[in-house]
Amino acid sequence: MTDTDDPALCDALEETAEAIATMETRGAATIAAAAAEALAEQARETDAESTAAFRETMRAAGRRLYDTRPTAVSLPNALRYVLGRMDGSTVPALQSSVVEAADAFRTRLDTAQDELGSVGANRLRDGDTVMTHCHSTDALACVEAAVEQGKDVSAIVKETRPRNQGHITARQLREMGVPVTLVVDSAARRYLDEVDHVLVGADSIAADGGVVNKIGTSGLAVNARERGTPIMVAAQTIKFHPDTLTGHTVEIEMRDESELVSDEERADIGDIDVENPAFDVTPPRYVDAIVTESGQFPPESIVTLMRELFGESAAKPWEE
Ligand code: RUB
Repeated sequence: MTDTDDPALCDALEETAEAIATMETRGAATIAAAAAEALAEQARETDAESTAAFRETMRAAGRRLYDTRPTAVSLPNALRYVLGRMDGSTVPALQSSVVEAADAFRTRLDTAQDELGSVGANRLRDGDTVMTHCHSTDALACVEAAVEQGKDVSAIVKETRPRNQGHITARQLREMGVPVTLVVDSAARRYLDEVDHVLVGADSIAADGGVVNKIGTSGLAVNARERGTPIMVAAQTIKFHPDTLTGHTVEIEMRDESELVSDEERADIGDIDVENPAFDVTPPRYVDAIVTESGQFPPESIVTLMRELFGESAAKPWEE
């Protein structure tokens, strides 16, 4: 919800914030691109008459977007990139700086995903089967690049309760011509022997190499390690969580209980508590490789790359 003292925001920004909050727009990279574009829309449609009013409106826009989903760090990283480049001594100059930064951010996202895809594809061999969890555009970029290299890849796709994002993955893999077997989440262990790689995305990567991704990723990784199946995480560097460099933990989003059980079913069951965490943390020891646009890394070495990218901490320009 918008702070009552905050300046009014344009419809496009409100619509984007609502779409992210309701998961019509979802997946970390997609959320980041939408947030950058919403800031550009807000800059274009401003009625601010002073540079101070413009800056305050853009900060309010940043706060509105920031509050929508807590776990995917690509969202604050997008805000940081765009608002950190807001510069100028007139309103038109400030507007251009935001629009240009948003364009540059979206271009970087696309390029990074293509580059990451090529790196990930090199880990996949002709004839390999991957097991997926949830729906990750970064993970799918690896499969797509492998297919473009002429490799036959097939997939076992976990449906990913409670919202069944696996269905999106299955559809997009079929569009690439990849054979797909859809399984319930609890069947994953049974099929791990038939799988050459577990391939997942990430919402956030912590400084210790821990991977925050859709709930169920950590259990899958533990099972895969026990079976000797390599676990590959595809994550652009915008998924790196700068706050974890200074000891902060990543907040795990708790989603509506009705995603698990309807009010009617619940009343029928009796007096129960329901918990619906959207994400979990896979400890680095269960991850074989984190594939980024800058190459592949063992999780333990991620901290070095993070320090190069962020220094020791990261600013929050929407709070200033
Ligand atoms: C999506 C999810 C994805 C990551 C990575 O969760 O966990 O694996 O966001 O996606 P939700 P991408 O459906 O709750 O948003 O690689 O596209 O950034």
